[in-house]
Parts: sequence; structure tokens; C-alpha cells
Amino acid sequence: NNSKKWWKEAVVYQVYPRSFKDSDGDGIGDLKGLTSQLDYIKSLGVDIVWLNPIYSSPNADNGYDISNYDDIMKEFGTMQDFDTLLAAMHQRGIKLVLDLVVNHCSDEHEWFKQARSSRTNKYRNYFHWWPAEKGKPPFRPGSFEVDGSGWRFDSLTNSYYLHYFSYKQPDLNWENPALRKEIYAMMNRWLKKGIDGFRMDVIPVIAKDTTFPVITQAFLDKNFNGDWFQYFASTPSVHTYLQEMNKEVLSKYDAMSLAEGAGTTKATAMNFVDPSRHELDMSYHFDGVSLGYVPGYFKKMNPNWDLPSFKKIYSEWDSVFAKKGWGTIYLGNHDQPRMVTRWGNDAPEYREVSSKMLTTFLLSMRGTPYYYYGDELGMTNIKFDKIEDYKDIETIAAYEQVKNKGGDLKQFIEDQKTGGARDNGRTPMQWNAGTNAGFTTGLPWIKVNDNKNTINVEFAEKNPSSTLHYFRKMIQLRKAHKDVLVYGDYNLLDASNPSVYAYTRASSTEKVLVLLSFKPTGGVFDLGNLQLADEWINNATPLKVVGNKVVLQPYQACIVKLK
Ligand code: TEU
Repeated sequence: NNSKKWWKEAVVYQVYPRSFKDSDGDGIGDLKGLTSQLDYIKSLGVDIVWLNPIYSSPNADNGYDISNYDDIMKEFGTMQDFDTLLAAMHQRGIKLVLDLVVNHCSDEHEWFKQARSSRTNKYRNYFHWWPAEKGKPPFRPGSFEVDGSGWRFDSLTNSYYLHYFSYKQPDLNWENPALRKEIYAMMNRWLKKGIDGFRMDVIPVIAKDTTFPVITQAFLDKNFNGDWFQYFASTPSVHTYLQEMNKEVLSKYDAMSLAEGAGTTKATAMNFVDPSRHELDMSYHFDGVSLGYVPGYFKKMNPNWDLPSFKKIYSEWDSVFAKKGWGTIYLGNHDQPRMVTRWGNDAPEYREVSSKMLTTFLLSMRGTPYYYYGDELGMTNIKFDKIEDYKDIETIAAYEQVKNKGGDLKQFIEDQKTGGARDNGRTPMQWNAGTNAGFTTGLPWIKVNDNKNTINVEFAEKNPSSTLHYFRKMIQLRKAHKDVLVYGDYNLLDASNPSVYAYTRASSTEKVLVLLSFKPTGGVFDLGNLQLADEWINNATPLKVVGNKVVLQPYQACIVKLK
């Protein structure tokens, strides 16, 4: 896979603007705050910042419910602040990618206000309606609703409207050419301003089967692995729309596009990113971050998740894009718990070493790495003790569901400490040991993690062996060896090893071995015929080789050149 592109070679740093840096003391991160920290971001060596939505929003889902695509959320600042931010980033050679949320908007968007006012309104067909005289609409799930329904009754016009997420996020009707035209014009306005691309929220599900057939669980199980999102993403016209979007918008700029891959599978993902189809550039899958959840519970994590399955998922996805197309690698984002808590070990003795190990993984795989703010410090899950601390619409709805069923609420709260409540990964950036970790002078919108005294930027800067310095070093290594670490072939070794993830990366001239111990017990790797040369990076002491075997320490990571 050797067609070279800047967005393949880049490292992306994801900033959740609400939690990064507050400049005005209202407890909410903002654009001026982010601008004030660009030298820090630059110092990391990353190339691109992906910002979660910054558009006007009533914040039912922290900006994923947009009421005006052409204005900035008032808590985040003004358009002038945005222009200043963009210029300051470009001045430092950092690119900016925005979130594009066009499966749905906010029920407070002017389009929806108009649309719900009458059945004959010009904007009515910007959304999906089901007239109540036809009876109840066929079930569709609404992800963030306590009653689980994706239809909401609107008495004004005696109709239901469709919302795959909360009722505050009505789904847009892509079958309507007028809607599509508005979206493309809006994208063009942002790209003309100079942004460098879009991460596209749940883009595979924009096209609906608007006959709204009755779907049975048996049908879903048989055809879509029981997964509604796979069913949602199966309407072929999504590709017609994306090709149109490419022609009307993306093809005119040297911008990158990333498909959030909700609902896509190894069999369907290529259709979004095959260059010859002229749709999008790269996509991210959910198989990795879906591993190890206990069925029947809300995001409860099995602490004994299976490493061979993890390796299999990432290896199979690597091969999907080995010849064409392009993938991404991530272990954390604003929808996930902190990577060290979930995939490493956040106990004091292992937190740093396992963070570094995960960083080694992210930056030594093929595919563009998406690295989440705070992971360079090894920030951990916040582990809230009570539901009142949670702000996320999803967790609150899930809690209410358990309550309504008379389930074990204590256990729910316990499960989320190591599990997947999204707020675990949304707590304020820890800049220093001061009040609110230096994030705000006001009352933070969500609590700051108590461990800020030892996990913060200032502290990590002073410690040469910190996770922060390791992240920088690992980025430099990836950049210095693009042929092998970005573009090189990937080959999994010793697939069934229960505690070591081992693979080679190889260009036409160089070959390296990556060894990652995912266990507090370390692990053993049999070298076979491989002959070790120099170590490129190591998060612990030099590799211990006994005869033909490498004995890894707990969570040890090493990249070593092969002879
Ligand atoms: O998430 C898309 C998605 O597939 C969700 O189901 C996601 O997995 C969710 O977090 C479930 O835990 C995107 C955004 O990343 C997310 O923040 C938004 O809430 C969602 O779309 C709606 O816009």
C-alpha cells in the first residue's frame, strides 16, 4: 500500500474542546483556551488536530446536536476566535480537522423548527416523518432514550419523527436533494475558510430505507449479526450520496476525510475508502473497542478480555486495507473510557509502563493513529461513585433503564469504573497540580480527576522518563522511519500467545520486530529464526534474551531492528 499521502503519514491528536482549556472561567473549555495551548500541541510532534463539534448547540449530546452549522457554540467563543485559532495552527504547521455531524441536527435547528410546524412546510422533508394515522411506526432504536425508541411523537402535526440518537437529534433526510445541497454548501464554506478536512460522524447510516419495514430480531440476527447499526448502514444509496459529496465538495480541496465506521464491517468498509470509488479517505472500525464487553450489561468490561482476539481483530483489519484504501488506529476517544484503564493497567505500579506500551502499539501500526488528548499523560478513568457526577446523556439513560427494570444500580456504578461510560474519557485535561488541574478558574462542567497532582503536564515535562516524553519519542521514531512504520507490511507472529502481541513491520530495505506485553506477568516470545539488532525504543530495561526466547517484563514494549 504505497500511494503516499500526507494524511497517511500524519499523527492526529484529538481534542475534546469542552475539556481541554477554559480561558474565561465559565468551567467549559473554549477556542481561546485551545489557542493558548498550541505550543504544547506543537511540542508533541503531532500534525493534525481533530476537534469535536464546535458549532452552535443546545448540548443535549455535547455538540453532536447542532442548531447552526455556520456559527460557533457560544460557550466555545466566536467565529473570530475560530479564525484566530485556525491561523495560529497553520502558522505552526498544524492542520485542523472538524467534526461533520450530518446524520442528524438539533431539534432546535431552524430547519426542524420549520419542519415540525406543518406537514406542508418547505423543510418538512428535511426529516423523516411517520403520520400517526398509519398507526405506530415499526420499531427503530433511539440510542440515548430511556424508552429505547428512535421515533418520537410530535403532537403539532400528529406525526412521529425519526431519531437514531436522542429525541433532541432528529435524523436528516438525505433522499431530499435540497437537504444535500445545503450540506455541501456548508461544507464548502468551512473548507474555503481553510480547514483541512472532516471527521464524519456516523456517516455510514445517513441513507435510510424509507419504506421503514418491520424488522424482527431474527432477521437482524441472521443478516446483521444482531446489530442495528449494520442494518442502518446497509442502504446502498449512502454511496451515491458520498460520491456526490466528493464531486461537489471534497474533490476540490487537498483535505482529508475520515468516516466514523459505525455499522461497517470488514466486508463493507472498503466501499467507503477505495480510491477508485471517489468517496472518502479512511475509516475507523469499532471491532477493537467493542471487544470484551459483557453481553446484557451496559458497557461492563470483562477484565479478562482475550489478547489473541484483540490481535486477530487488528490484524484482520490491517489486511482489509493492505493493498488499497486506508485505515486508522485508536484506543481511546470521546466515546470510550481511558485507554490505560481499559487496555493497560491503571494501578500505580503499571500505569506509566502500560501507557507507554499502548502508545507503542498505536504508533507502530499501519493506518493513521488517532491519539486522544490526555493519553500522553496516561490519564485514567475517573471512576465516579454516583450517578449525579455523570453528565453524559447515554450513561444517564442507561442508568434509568436499569432502574426501571429494578436492576442493581450499585453494580451499574461499579461496572462503569472500569467499563465504558463515556465521561471517563471526557474529564478536564490535567495541566498542573493546581486548582482544577489548571483547566479552569471556575467550576468545571465535569469533575477533574483526583489524581491530577501526579498526572499532569507540568509534572510529566520535568520527568525525563514520563509517558509524555515517550509519546514524543515514539512520534519522532515513526516520522524517521515512515517507509517501515507507516507504509511497511504488517505481519502478526505467535497469534495464540496469551500475553504478548508480536508483529513485524517491513519495508523493502528494513524490518523491525514489535513486542508488546499486555500483562502484569510480562510474557515470553520465542524468536525462532529472527535475529535481533538494535533496539529502536523500549519502555523498560533492555530486552532479556535467554537462549532463543525473549522474556518480557510486565507491560514491556520494544521495537527492535532485525538483521
Ligand atoms: O457516535 C456514533 C456511535 O456509533 C455511537 O453509538 C457511539 O458508539 C456511542 O458513543 C455509543 O456509546 C457518534 C459520536 O462519536 C458520539 O459522540 C455521538 O454521541 C453520536 O455519534 C451521535 O452524534
